Amino acid sequence: MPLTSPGWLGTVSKDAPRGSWPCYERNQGRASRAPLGTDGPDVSKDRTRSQQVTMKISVERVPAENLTPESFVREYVATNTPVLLQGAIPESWAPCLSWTPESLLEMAPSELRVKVAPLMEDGRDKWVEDASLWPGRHDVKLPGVVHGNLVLAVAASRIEVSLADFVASLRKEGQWPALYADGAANLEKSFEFLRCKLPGFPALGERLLFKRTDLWLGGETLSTLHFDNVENLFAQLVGEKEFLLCPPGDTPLLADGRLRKAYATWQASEGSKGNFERKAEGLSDEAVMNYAVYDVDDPPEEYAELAAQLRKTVVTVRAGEVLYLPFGWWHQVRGRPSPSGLCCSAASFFQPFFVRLQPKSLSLTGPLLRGAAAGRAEATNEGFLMKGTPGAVLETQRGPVAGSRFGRHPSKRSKC
Ligand SMILES: O=C(O)CCC(=O)C(=O)O
Repeated sequence: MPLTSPGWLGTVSKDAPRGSWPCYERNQGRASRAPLGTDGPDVSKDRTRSQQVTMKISVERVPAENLTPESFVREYVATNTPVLLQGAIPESWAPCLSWTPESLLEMAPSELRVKVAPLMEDGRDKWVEDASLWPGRHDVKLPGVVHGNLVLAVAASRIEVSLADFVASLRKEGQWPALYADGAANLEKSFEFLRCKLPGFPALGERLLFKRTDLWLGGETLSTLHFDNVENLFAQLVGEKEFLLCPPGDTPLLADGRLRKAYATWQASEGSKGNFERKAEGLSDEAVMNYAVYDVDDPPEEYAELAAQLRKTVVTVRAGEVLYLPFGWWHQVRGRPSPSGLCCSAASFFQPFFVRLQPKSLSLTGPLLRGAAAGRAEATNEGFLMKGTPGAVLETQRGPVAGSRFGRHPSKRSKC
């Protein structure tokens, strides 16, 4: 099923040299598509699919005080069902709900530099495009890649800027494109200074195996549709996030082999917000299978029929709410900042429920791979080290979370 004309293929203007495009330029030409609900596919021949099309997926809003960590696992995790939880943010995280771009600066060590991702003007971080737009080696055969003519373009590799410049970009000031502190263990790296402000995790996750919490700091952002292999308690702290969700069962409608990743390079330029450039070295040997092969908001003709069958549901997570995003659910996430310009979320990741973790590997502290350097292997096994977590899982925690609006983690309160 070749993809020939997605709407954004022409990101390079007629006059632009091959391999580079002006920051923020996107093709206005749109591939035609079947409008949802009118000229959609004839699904009557396919009963299963037809039932799926009519099946309504809705996400409940539930007060956390009505649940215990056990009932949360039983009702939502074990059934792979997303839910919006109210009053589930740990009490010790409450001050984060008042963060602004300015308060980030006040809390940080002076002259701090941070690694952040430059985004396109519409806030997008990744999209699928024609591989021929990229100079470099196209004869590389990567396992699982079906459409060698396509790449998953990443707006740009992360760049290092001063925190002051990052804050200026949140305020839409300065010479910067939109910048996003987009997870990737950033509380252990650039944003370490905020780690003590977010101790522990939402208490309803107590029965799960905690991995880490990631921070998402940005303005108007748009994280492309993908899925992850974690259980996610996604806490919205400032502004709101709109999630477009599709269940894991929609994967055949979205994934079409692995996609080769291509990282654009962001290049500063005088008097403008810079350029994104396609360089040969940006074509990576990574091929991922957790990104959709087309833009669900604007599917090209070849995928219109599949797109019309998606069981899409849109959920807005407001400041103070926590979305439980189960393992394998597809999500596209649009950030809407508060009037301060900041949109901030903290995603607590847990080991997937539907994976058999062997107790022995949970206690291993050394490398799992023969010959691997200890430091590297420990990092590789990061998820399995989880000091103290197995105890938290085995310990019986009775009684509802009720009475404690923000859960119970007195021992994990912020010390800063
Ligand atoms: O908030 C976002 O932009 C993306 C969040 C996300 O993809 C995640 O937490 O897995």
